[in-house]
Amino acid sequence: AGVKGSFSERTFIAVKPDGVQRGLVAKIISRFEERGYKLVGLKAVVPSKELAEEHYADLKSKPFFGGLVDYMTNGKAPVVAMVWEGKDVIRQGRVMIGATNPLDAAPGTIRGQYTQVVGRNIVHGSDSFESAEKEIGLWFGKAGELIDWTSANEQWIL
Ligand code: FUP
Repeated sequence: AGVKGSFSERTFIAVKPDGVQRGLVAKIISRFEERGYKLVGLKAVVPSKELAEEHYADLKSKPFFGGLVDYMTNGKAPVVAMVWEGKDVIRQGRVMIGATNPLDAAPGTIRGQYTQVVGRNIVHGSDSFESAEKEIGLWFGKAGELIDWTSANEQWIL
């Protein structure tokens, strides 16, 4: 306690439709599992336009907004929506994912290993505590969709 990153927290991570099409779901899940983070929510969903627009509300004025919403919602593949829990997982998730523009993403990050263009960067991760709260509520709003459980690994990892 009192040390930066020492608090358990939750973040929203999603494999976007291009990541699902490319068969990268398991690899992305593995990175979070192997790091010792805990999966507390998971579902495949084709989001409504309203959901995608709310999720990306901060980008509404951007020229790519319409294309981004279409890419997320057109149903050519689902989004695999997840909530992961653990120490500093919001910030660590962003580091593991890598820079928004794959050409700036470090090798070994998810985007740095698998992607080339910003509009097809296969994965999303909340960028702050506030956005994590908002996004978890949006994608997992129904009661019972998130599961509290104790991982037997915790005694070795934490
Ligand atoms: P990130 O949080 O890393 O996903 O980045 P942003 O919230 O800034 O962007 C969200 C998504 O918008 C990106 F994943 C892809 C898309 N985008 C573009 O298509 N073009 C851009 O120039 C920036 C973002």
